[in-house]
Amino acid sequence: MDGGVFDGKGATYTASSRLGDGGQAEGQSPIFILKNGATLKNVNIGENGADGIHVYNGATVENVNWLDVGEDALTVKSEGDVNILGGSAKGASDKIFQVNADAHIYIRDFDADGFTTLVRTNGGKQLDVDVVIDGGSFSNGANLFRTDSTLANVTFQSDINLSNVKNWTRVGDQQSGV
Ligand code: DGU
Ligand code: CA
Ligand code: CA
Ligand code: CA
Repeated sequence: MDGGVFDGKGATYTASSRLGDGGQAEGQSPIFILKNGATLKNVNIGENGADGIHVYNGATVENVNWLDVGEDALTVKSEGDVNILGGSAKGASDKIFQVNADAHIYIRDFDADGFTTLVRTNGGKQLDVDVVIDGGSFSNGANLFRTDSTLANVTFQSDINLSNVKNWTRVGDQQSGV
């Protein structure tokens, strides 16, 4: 989608094997591509999740539920503002939100169960990334935010429910435990 709003009305979209197998191999394709402030809402991403959603120049995802995250759930591919409003993710072997460009990311009332890292800026890269995590419930994970960038930061606000989550943040190898 290039701009505009798509309301899936609760439909489930599942990758065909042509996009990838939803395992941890890199180079899989996304199910949705959102560009230039597009809004995707009320959609379930089924199993196979492949490489989920790719975002270019900002987007909003509202009430998007990843039933079994593939290689990752959503990747920020170019600079922009990304809003994640409600929704949920289960079954991430590694990362949920992968940030490969400078970005402002706002995550409100998201529920994640089973992940290594909720938000990861690209490993070893200096990226100017601001993340706000506003409410939500997170369980069975290692890090809510992990970065190797000195230009990246996260703000936690409102009531965040944690259950069996190890760290609020991991910056380089520095872990800030719950
Ligand atoms: O460093 O860039 O995991 O977008 C290697 C790669 C890797 C990305 C990322 C992603 O960080 O492929 O899925
Ligand atoms: Ca990856
Ligand atoms: Ca999975
Ligand atoms: Ca990926």
